[in-house]
Amino acid sequence: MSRDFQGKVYRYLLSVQERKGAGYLVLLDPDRLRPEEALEVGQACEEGGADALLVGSSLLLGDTLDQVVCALKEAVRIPVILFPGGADQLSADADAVLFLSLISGRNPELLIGQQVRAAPRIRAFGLEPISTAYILVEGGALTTVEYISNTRPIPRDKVDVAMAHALAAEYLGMRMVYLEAGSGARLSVSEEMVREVTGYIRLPVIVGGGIRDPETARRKVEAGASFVVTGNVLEDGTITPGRVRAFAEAVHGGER
Ligand code: 1GP
Repeated sequence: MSRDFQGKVYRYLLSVQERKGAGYLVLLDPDRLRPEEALEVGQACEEGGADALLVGSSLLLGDTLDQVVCALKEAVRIPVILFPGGADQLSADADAVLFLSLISGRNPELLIGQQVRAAPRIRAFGLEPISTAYILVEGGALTTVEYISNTRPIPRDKVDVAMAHALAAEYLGMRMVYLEAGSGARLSVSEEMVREVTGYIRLPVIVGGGIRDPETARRKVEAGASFVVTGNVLEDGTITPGRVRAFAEAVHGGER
């Protein structure tokens, strides 16, 4: 049994950060992407320069996760990474799964309960788990993730609270920190919070939620983000390589 806890996809993500300064991840919601569209959408993301695809949602109404993941896997060479709202959102065809614990909350089910249910299935599926501390930050309005998770987000101005959570994640041996304002958040996580958290810990930090334009994505990178995620902004119409490229170039800083 290998003792290498740093799997292939995690090492790839670290290499993206190393080579490009930061990585751009596109989040696809299986409820908003028909499997027959997934091929074209996946190719547009890859052609536009996305470094990986995230697939998942805090609440799924449909039952097409497997079909969407399968279609994306056929379409792209970049990793397809699950971003699950719960232990039911797993698919054997993906490359990896963000093994999330919602550490900003105090809901035991999302701290460890769902993880215990998911772990044996992740092993059986042969998925690479990437242990990720999910830190929910108040985004100016009640988001689905806040409502569904039944947790309180960290207030936007409580930078010290976010720093302490992130450091606890590092000391617990987690591999990534995800600073999340929630999908469709009115306000993204502030640059000040990104700067202070990334300056305080060594783990790569993913920033997502409410990022709607390339300039904002760039500011998160300048503040220290290792990865930027967008979801909604590219779902409100057709995902074209050009739209993806605008974000990818902003995140990569012109591929210095
Ligand atoms: C949500 O961080 C992601 O989990 C992306 O959020 O949909 O607001 O871009 P948006």
